[in-house]
Amino acid sequence: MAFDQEVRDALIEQVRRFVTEVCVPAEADVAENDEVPQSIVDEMKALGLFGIAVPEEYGGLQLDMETECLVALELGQTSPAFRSVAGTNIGIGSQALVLFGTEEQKQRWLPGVASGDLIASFALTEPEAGSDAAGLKTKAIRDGDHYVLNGTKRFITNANKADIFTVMARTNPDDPGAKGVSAFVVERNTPGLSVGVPEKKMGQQGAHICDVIFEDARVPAANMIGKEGEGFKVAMSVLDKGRLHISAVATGVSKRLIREMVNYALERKQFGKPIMEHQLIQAMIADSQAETYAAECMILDAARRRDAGEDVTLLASSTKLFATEACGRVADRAVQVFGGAGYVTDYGIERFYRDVRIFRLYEGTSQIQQIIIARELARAAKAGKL
Ligand code: COS
Repeated sequence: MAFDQEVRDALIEQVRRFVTEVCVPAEADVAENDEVPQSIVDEMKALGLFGIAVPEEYGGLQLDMETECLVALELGQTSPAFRSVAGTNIGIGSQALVLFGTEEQKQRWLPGVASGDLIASFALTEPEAGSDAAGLKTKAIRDGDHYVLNGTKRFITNANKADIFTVMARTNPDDPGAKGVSAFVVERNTPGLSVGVPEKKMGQQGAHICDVIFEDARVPAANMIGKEGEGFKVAMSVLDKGRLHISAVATGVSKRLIREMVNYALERKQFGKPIMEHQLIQAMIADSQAETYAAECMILDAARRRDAGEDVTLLASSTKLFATEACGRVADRAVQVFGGAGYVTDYGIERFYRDVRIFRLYEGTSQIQQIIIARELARAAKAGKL
């Protein structure tokens, strides 16, 4: 939906206030307890955050991509664990249904996804299929009007809370590549589906990832999303959008860290003056600002082009590569500007340093983004469109 400017500004302002007044004061507790309190989850529901990417007819806000990115740029300005609570409902957990689901599937699941009463997860990665997603081994073998699923999914965000999973599984065991894969909605209460314990992680405490195990789990054939053999394309289309969203979250964190650096540098004195007046500190802050501004421009341009109907595979990968790598550099400089305090937990900077490391890994590593960029350029050149 193309929001009018006033409604859009009001929404962004609401999210900004939620982040500064509710999330930021709770950051240390969330990290300590490895849990986002239910009261904060309820506030996210009341704000409509779970449904920002769900069409209005199913109870969502149906933001266009540009506005979704503006929201993510705000949500990014606190511990990424908060965003993660609604992140899979906004992005990879719901978008296969939004983009490729049947009317019946949408009516059944999307209203719950939009309200946050149903948590949606995306189950693509496996123990032996990470970057090589098309090599996934989980099988879905047709048996009457069901498919029988067997296999293990790994590092699945929000799996411990999920009510539905978008699962990519191999429906054609004779085809070991992308064309043998189909996508399904699998409900949590399906017999044969179990979820492992949350992994201990480097950062983003409060956001959880677990294994999802299928042992003869019978899934109705009517739960297939898209056509048989098109599950890989479904997953890739979902990731094109997800990569823009993650870029905006990462860039939100960069903006927060620039604020932290500047405020600290104005207060902290060394050699008789605030460190903000030392040129080597200025250089670190200036480089962070320039890179973050560039990332923001890339995000908004790619989002507008997606809204205009352009294929943004190349732009989404370019943006994710740049924005998440830039965020890593900004977090590293933030520790450096804070000096010893940057290494001490109470200042919160070392937590961001750990939290942002995953941005360069999930929804496609930086190396996968480089491969996609190179392939897309070669394709365009061969088609005479470069
Ligand atoms: N949108 C739609 N379709 C796409 C697509 C996209 N962005 N990218 C690929 N496809 C299609 C291709 O067009 C191809 O179909 P055709 O054979 O009909 O042309 C099919 O999917 C297979 O694509 P490709 O040959 O490029 O697959 P590969 O296995 O060589 O590589 C990469 C695909 C490496 C790009 C993919 O596996 C990938 O993105 N890996 C990272 C996975 C990831 O992000 N994991 C994170 C998990 S979620 S947190």
